[in-house]
Parts: sequence; C-alpha cells; structure tokens
Amino acid sequence: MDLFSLRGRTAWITGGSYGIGFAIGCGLAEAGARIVFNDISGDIVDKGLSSYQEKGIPAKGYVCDVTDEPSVQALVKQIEQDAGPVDILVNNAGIIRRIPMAEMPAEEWRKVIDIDLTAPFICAKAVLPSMIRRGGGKIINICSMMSELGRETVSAYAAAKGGLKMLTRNIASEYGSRNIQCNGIGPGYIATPQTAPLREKGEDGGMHPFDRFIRGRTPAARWGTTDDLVGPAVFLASAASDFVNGHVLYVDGGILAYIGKQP
Ligand code: NAP
Ligand code: GCO
Repeated sequence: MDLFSLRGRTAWITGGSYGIGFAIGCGLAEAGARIVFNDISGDIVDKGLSSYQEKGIPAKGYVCDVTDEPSVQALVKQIEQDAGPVDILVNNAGIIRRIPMAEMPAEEWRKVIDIDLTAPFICAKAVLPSMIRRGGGKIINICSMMSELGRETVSAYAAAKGGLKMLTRNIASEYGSRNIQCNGIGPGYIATPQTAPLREKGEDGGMHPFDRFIRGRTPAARWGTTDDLVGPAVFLASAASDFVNGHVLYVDGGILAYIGKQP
C-alpha cells in the first residue's frame, strides 16, 4: 500500500508537542515521514521532544510563534537546512476562548483569529514557494465542528474555523494547478487539554453536563481520541489523496449527520 507511504517526506506540524498535533505527528512518522514541529515555548517544545523520543521518533522541535511572520519565514528556512523542504504542512496550532460574545474583549477576539486563522495563512504562505518549485505539496488545516456549527461562547473560534474552511478551499483553488492539495480535517469533540474543561466532573463526582450533551449528540456515543485522527491525516498527507482538494474531512463520530437523541 505505497499509496499511503510518506517515506522521504518532511512533515511540519504546528503546535505539535501534545494533543491532536502530537498524535498526527506520530501517525505521519509511522507512515515514514520526517517530523518537525514547533511550539510557542521552549518548555513545551522540550516536552514534545521527550514524547516523540519515547515513541522512537527522531522529531525536530523549534520554538516559534506561528502568528509572527518573520519568525515563521526563518523557521521554514531552518527546517529546510535541518530536515529538507516541507512536503506536508499540518496547520494544527490553535486556541479557544469561551466567552459570551457580548462580553468578549476585542483583544481576545483578535488573539483567537490571529492564531486560528491568520497563522495558518502565514504558515501556508511560507511553504508554498518551495512546494511550487518542487512540483507539489500537501497542506492540511485542522478545522472543527465550528467550521459548520455555532454554539454559545465560541464566536471568535467559530468565525476563525469557518474562515479556515474557506482558506482551505481558496488555497486548493489557487494552487491546485501546481499539484498542491490543501484539505481540512474537522475533528469532532476530542479528549485533549483544550476540551478538558468541558469534561471536568462536578464536585459530586457527576458527569459534566457538556460531557453528557456531547455523548448524546454523537452517534458513536463517545468523545473522540487523538488516535481517531491519525488515519485521516495519513490519507490527506499521502498520494492516496492526490485528487482530493479543498475538502474538509469531518472526523466527528457522526455528529454532523445526527439531529441528536430524543430526550
Ligand atoms: P491543545 O491541546 O490546546 O494544543 C494546541 C497546541 O497549539 C499547543 O501545543 C499550543 O502550544 C499550540 N499553540 C497555541 N498557540 C500557538 C502559537 N501562537 N504558536 C505556536 N503554537 C501554538 O489543542 P488540541 O485540542 O490538540 O487542538 C489542536 C487543534 O485542533 C486546534 O487547532 C484546535 O482548534 C483543533 N480542534 C480541537 C478539537 C478538540 O476537540 N480538541 C476539535 C476540533 C478541532 P502551547 O501549549 O504552548 O500553548
Ligand atoms: C467547544 C469545544 C469545540 C472543540 C472542537 C469541536 O468549546 O465547543 O472546544 O470547539 O474544540 O472545535 O470540533
């Protein structure tokens, strides 16, 4: 099944020290890719390097804030020297702020848009010239249920992830002729540090109401794990998806297909 082989490819996962990015990095490594990742702090990068090492993956880690274009441009040059040109970019780094919109300071809004939407633009722009020169590449943007649905308190995040879906389609439209495939992965509700507050048990040890809600809203009746995202990521990073472009692959246990369990 060489269609799914990533041997000889260099994959850069932004925010890849833990969570979804780390799982995708491990999966792409298992398919043969060289892994490079960045995070915003040296401590987190070191944590990531140890985690990859424990898995026997010789990943390279770099400190870089993905919202800072000069730093990203410099990082891409450094990656090229250390591990070769980027063949696969996974725009994974992201944050969420859960604040009712009417109370959300514009500064918090801007921070979410900057990291979740502008940074994927900055990182994709940084790798496109080399991909074009070399005859192709893969860009995978980590979207969300909120690329399609809204909910209370996540206005900035939903706007960013909705925009990321359209950025995905636009990169596919503008660079598809250069054999660059840009697709999205739309994870459902995944058990990571980002969603930990939604799963915290109450003082009485009872299930968090949101935890119960999501289990009822998901046909699979469970939260996703980061490992659920590995197969879709390998598919979109490999030759198996060379004619798939501008698509968001939802890995949500069926949430988007389901009206929800009758109370
Ligand atoms: P996470 O556990 O919060 O990890 C996010 C990663 O991004 C962290 O390593 C974080 O580093 C890094 N990061 C944040 N801001 C950065 C910046 N400016 N520069 C570089 N790195 C930065 O999140 P996750 O749950 O794994 O989610 C990863 C992606 O999947 C995000 O885009 C998220 O929106 C998306 N997603 C998550 C879910 C879910 O249910 N968990 C579902 C759909 C989509 P620090 O630790 O240093 O901040
Ligand atoms: C939230 C959650 C979601 C998930 C994910 C769903 O507060 O609703 O954090 O936004 O992170 O994006 O796909």
